[in-house]
Amino acid sequence: MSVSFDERDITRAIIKYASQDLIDLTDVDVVIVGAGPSGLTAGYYLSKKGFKTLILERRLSLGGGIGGGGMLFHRIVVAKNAKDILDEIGCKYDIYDENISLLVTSTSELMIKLGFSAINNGAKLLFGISVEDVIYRDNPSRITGVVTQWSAVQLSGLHVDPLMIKARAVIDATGHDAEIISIVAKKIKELGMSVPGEKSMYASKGEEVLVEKTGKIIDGLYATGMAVAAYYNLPRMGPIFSSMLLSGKRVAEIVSSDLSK
Ligand code: 48F
Repeated sequence: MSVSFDERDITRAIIKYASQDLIDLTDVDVVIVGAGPSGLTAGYYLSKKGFKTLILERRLSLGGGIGGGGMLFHRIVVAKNAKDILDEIGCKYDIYDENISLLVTSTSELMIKLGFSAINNGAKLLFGISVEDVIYRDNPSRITGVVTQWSAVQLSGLHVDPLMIKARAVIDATGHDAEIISIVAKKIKELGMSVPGEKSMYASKGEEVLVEKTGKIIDGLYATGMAVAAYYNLPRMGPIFSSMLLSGKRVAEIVSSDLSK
């Protein structure tokens, strides 16, 4: 079969459809910053409930810390309390020991199936975009969107002004540095917030309290995953991912309930 096109058409097709997508995505229900395990899980459950969900990822790949496994070994563990989420997204696992509550899954399968599940339910995932600030309103204080920049521009050090996206809810799923909450704490000083960072490792305790503490930080801003640990100084847990999945599911439930009020 012969094909007919010009180089110019490749360019036009890309710019036309990318621009349409980007214009449509300037106003969404939820922006999730970070496509790691907690962000992708939140994206899956929010899009499944019908919310217009945009996941922004700084890198050109998804999965965040999943891909690194445990010290680059390609397996990670998930406690049995997150088994239902693995089953729901069709991620296979082995049972480590009947008497110990750990399942073992593979890094590539978990990251791909989480991403597939989110996108398949309608979440949009854009790569190479970094969130560098938030949009806010005062009296009362509220986060109303994010300020975005191409990651490549950030890396280049060029002085280029950003573009903005409006959202009814912003979820910080940026991991250990809680980047979005840190920006808010640093820039909107009247909120009196600070980000102490995570505590040293205590895996079983960290797993439990992180899910409990997942939720709203201030109106319009929510936290999931290791960003929760950084904000509340909770223990880290290393390459066990159950709390990341359960935290993503929990923040989706909280945001969904707040947006439905
Ligand atoms: O770090 P990450 O995987 O966060 P998480 O969902 O999961 C943590 C676990 O991977 C692991 C752990 C579990 O026991 O301890 O570390 O909390 O994923 C965060 C994603 O956010 C992106 C970053 O590239 C990564 O893919 N990210 C971070 N800051 C920004 C960002 C930003 N400002 N804008 C866009 N993306």
